[in-house]
Amino acid sequence: MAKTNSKSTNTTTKKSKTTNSKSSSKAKVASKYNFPKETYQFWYERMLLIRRFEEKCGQLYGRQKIKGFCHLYIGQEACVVGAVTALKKEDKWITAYRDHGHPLALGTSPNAVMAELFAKATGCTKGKGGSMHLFDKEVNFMGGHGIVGAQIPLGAGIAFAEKYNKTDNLCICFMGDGAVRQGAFHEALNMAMTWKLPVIFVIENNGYAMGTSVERTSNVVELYTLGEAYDIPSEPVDAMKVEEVHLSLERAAERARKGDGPTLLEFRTYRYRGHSMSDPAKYRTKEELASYKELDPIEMVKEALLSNKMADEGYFEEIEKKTKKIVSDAVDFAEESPYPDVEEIYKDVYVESYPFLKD
Ligand SMILES: Cc1ncc(C[n+]2csc(CCOP(=O)(O)OP(=O)(O)O)c2C)c(N)n1
Ligand SMILES: [Mg+2]
Repeated sequence: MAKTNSKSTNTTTKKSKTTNSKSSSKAKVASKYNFPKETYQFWYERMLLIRRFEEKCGQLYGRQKIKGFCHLYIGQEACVVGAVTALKKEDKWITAYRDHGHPLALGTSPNAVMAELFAKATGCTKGKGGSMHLFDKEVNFMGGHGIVGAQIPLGAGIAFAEKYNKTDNLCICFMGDGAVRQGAFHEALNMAMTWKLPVIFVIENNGYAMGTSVERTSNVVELYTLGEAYDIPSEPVDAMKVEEVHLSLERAAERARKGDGPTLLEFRTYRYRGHSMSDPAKYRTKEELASYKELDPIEMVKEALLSNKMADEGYFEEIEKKTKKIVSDAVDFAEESPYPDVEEIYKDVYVESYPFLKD
């Protein structure tokens, strides 16, 4: 896969290669933007937390401490931390099953996320969701969802509720590149634009749906152009650059809050690990993976901090140490926490007052 992040208006029927542009040097990246030190440091610290947390998850999976499905987000971190700074805390988030990064970016306690991965009662979904079904109402994270594309109409529905209740909030609805081939994507986009819902649809295009490349699933490989069928303003975003993520979402949020309706953003990103823990990733070359690691979003932010003299080596050492401790404390917390009681299995299935459950 070779992505160009040019906004060239390739027709939707033309196949085009899609790799993130490597044209700009790291130094140029740093100087092109004008974000304050606090923002860069926040991005760095949250991305590093997600990275170290997930590296630990990979190890713990190998030791069978974490079981079941587990999809790592490593490489895609800029997509979520850029969203945190561009949106407001009342906004709602929803995504698919590759969902560890989203609550961690929003500020869910790493202890609660790790405990959930261990299926413990102290987990953010009370140990009943596991890796694919993290939820945290406190930070407005409406969950990870295991059915490909299922969260897209749900995201539109959440946005509908915000509009109905006349709030100033929006819903950001993340999905993978594989999800855009689902009918639900098209139905939700159509209604969201018809009703001008305050929703931002974000395709995290990491190039593959399991082992199937974007090119193998359709003639239409410039995924953002799919929004044009519904008159939705749509654009591709180089999502290895957190600054671009932030700026694109700021534009989309402004539209949504003005009442102009949805935006479709194609975040061009990459996952370094396999689809899930059991994927030997034979469908891609080592060279392709290495070329993306050169664009590592965390390294780029580190470079920006250094070249803008917003941090020195001491800062990076301190953050690394602090982050490792947060992750190891989360593992201890998860280990020491109890499993849920058996009776818990019947709770949180329906709202207690569900009208059809009368004796
Ligand atoms: C409706 C449905 N069909 C098939 C699957 C099996 N499945 C799980 S993940 C996946 C690939 C989705 O890829 P993508 O949307 O690109 O997300 P990514 O894993 O890259 O984040 C598939 C086909 C599923 N979970 N749901
Ligand atoms: Mg994908």
